[in-house]
Amino acid sequence: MSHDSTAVLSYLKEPKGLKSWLLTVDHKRIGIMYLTAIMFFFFVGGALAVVLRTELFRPERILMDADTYNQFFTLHGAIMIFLFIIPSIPAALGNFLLPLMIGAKDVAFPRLNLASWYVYVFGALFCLYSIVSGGVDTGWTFYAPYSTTTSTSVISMTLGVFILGFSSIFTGLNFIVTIHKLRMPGMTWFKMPLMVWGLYATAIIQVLATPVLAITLVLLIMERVLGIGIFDPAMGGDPVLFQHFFWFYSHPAVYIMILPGMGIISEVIATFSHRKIFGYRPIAYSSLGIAFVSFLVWGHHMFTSGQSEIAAMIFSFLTFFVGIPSGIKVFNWVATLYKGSVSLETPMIYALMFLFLFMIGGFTGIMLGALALDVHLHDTYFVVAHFHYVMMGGTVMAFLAGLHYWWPKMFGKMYSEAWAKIVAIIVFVGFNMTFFTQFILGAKGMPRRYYTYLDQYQPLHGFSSVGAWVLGLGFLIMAIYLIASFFNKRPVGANPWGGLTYEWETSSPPPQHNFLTDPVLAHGPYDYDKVSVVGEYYRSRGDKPTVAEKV
Ligand code: HEM
Ligand SMILES: [Cu+2]
Repeated sequence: MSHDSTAVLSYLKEPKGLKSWLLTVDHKRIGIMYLTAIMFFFFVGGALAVVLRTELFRPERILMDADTYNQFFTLHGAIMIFLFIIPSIPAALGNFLLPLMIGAKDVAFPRLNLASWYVYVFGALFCLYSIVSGGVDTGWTFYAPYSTTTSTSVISMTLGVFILGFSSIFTGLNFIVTIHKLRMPGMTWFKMPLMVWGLYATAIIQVLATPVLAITLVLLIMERVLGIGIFDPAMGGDPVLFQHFFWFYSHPAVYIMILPGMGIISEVIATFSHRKIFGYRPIAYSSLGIAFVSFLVWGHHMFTSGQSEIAAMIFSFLTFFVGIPSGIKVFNWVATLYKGSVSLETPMIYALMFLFLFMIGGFTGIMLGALALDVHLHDTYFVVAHFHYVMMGGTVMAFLAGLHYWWPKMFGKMYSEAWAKIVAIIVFVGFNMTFFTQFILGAKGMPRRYYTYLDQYQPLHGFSSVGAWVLGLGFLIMAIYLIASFFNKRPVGANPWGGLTYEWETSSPPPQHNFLTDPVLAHGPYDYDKVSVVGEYYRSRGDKPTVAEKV
């Protein structure tokens, strides 16, 4: 074999062997290892969801009793939040992409990066252990005093979440230092791709907020094990204190979920509009703005908890401010689309779905932030619909946009675009069937976390359950066409979509140390007005050149 051909061997092939994967410090491999793990948990969490919805198809018992239902929604929620969505974009896609996007060879602390993956797996084992040792029935929020008194496996679950927090903190720390120190020469802060801004804002929250959750869970465990009264009023504790601690982390955590997703949307919308992103700076600053405001609004989860009325009013008022930076982003994305030469490939379809669904999620969040309305809607299906629109309609759609956008980069393989588009439509239809109905259910008074309901709710619940089956089918087909793509023989080229960020400069999949020659900054991330690019994907399909290509 000549030297040349070894030089272009991809990170997937070199070095070889299982051990080289398990001990790798390559951010790309660690990203793929995270991706595998989170996809696994997405399917576990999703399967639980389909079972829950099947139970709710009719008001009477179908599959399980009330206690089992409580355990199932707790596991579904906890798995989706702590094992899937929090690590999904930063630790899986972010790990893979961040160094490539800033022209670096790796993250700042590659060993810490590997450690974070093992810590994640270790924490996940604790969570899995709680499932086999009797489950947990507190809801993913672990509210005291129920969580300090129930006989289910709260300790192993919260210990698992505690450990998972460290993995999140390690990733955040690593990203902050990487972004500060390892950008390629010439890449100033305002030449960074917006995905990097999103990851940066996320990392700040990960580092600042996660320790609060960790200490809260330790206090909970101490109360259970040592009988120290912290939250349980029977022992002289204060249950509302638990809620303050919990939401001081968990509200910012919802931005750990959405901010990197917004980063993906900026990349995808720019690439598939073939147009310079409108309002680069406002989008970048608004990520930091969202991160900042996120620390000031936790009390909106506690309007009905008996916190003081003044506090409730202030939290309600501050909550509306979250709408400003989010709105700034949405307007800038729409302005980028305007007069862009939009091509509707799968990543772009998911990005547009994100825009639509996230907007519904965001607006209903503002509704819930209105004090008077929340008293009526609190703990109803309106809330369930709202957070699924944000987390699934927002973050998961963004994740899917990113997954399809970078899939050829990560694996050097193209999935079937036809199937991917069909599935995108199935997912969109299934999603809205499942969750739009729940806004109506909630407004009519259907409470959340119940395994049964009054007959009057059956038509809407039944419709929602059918939607969940449609969704489940969509994701099954997605799994199939993604796995099938590994058998696709056609090469994809370095830059299939015609992107201008630097991960597209290196081969797909990239070589071990990312770039064969150190990249030099020749253009900004969205200079479609100055640079002409032709995506190999379009060329191979024989498409007509897009507007930008003619420049
Ligand atoms: C396949 C799509 C999904 C379906 C059909 C679904 C369905 C459900 C159902 C039926 C509940 C219980 C509602 C209740 O009785 O109160 C629930 C709760 C929940 N879901 Fe999902 N879900 C899906 C996806 C997701 C995703 C992607 C996430 C987050 C990434 C998520 C996060 C949650 C959370 C946090 C809860 C609250 C659990 C609790 O009350 O403690 N779900 N979901
Ligand atoms: Cu919140």
